[in-house]
Amino acid sequence: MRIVLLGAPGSGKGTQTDAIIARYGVTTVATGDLLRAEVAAGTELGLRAKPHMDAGNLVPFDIVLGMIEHGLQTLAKTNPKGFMMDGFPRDLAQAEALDEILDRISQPLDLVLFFEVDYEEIVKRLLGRGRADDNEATIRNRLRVFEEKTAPLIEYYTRKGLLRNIKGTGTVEEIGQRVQAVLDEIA
Ligand code: B4P
Repeated sequence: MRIVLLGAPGSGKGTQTDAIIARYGVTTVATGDLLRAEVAAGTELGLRAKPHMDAGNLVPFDIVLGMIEHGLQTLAKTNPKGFMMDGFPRDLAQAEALDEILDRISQPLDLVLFFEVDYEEIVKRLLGRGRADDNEATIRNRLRVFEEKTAPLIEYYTRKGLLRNIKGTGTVEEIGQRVQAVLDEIA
């Protein structure tokens, strides 16, 4: 199974990943987590990424691409059950780069799950979480960046026949059941 979780920041992508991993045995590639690990370790990459993350902007393409390219190539060899991308791609350039990498290793995507949640609900959720980049100004900017850069991917993956909508409101369990209903079709 090779899938992408698409949705605004706070739409619940990361929250659903543990259940998906437990049920389908896929490995997750979460660019936000990878970047936060680089920041915490104080690497050069982390130092470059941090100001962009603190402001709620996308980090530069070369940083993210280097991280996921290596990860995906290793994964394709080590986990036959497949992978799930969380937080990548986030703009058209990243989507095209992902297609190119997956073509090269002959591992095309099966599905893209789009989590639909309205923005006021998202602001409430993220203010409640309280991560370093979860203050109101940064959250609003992340939503603006989503609207401008990431939302065009809904159309991109619809045209490829890969997009499936998941209603992202309700309890974590209810959303998990909706995700499972879609993924069981391809498992
Ligand atoms: P991410 O780590 O991807 O941050 P996120 O979008 O906020 O996380 P996510 O959406 O997974 O959180 P979730 O909804 O599960 O990115 C952080 C930053 O890294 C970006 O701003 C950017 O700077 C950089 N970055 C990452 N990837 C990049 C890329 N590809 N290119 C460039 N830059 C990149 O959870 C949110 C909250 O909602 C939680 O508190 C959770 O408990 C709550 N929640 C979830 N489901 C709920 C439900 N059903 N009901 C109520 N609350 C719920």
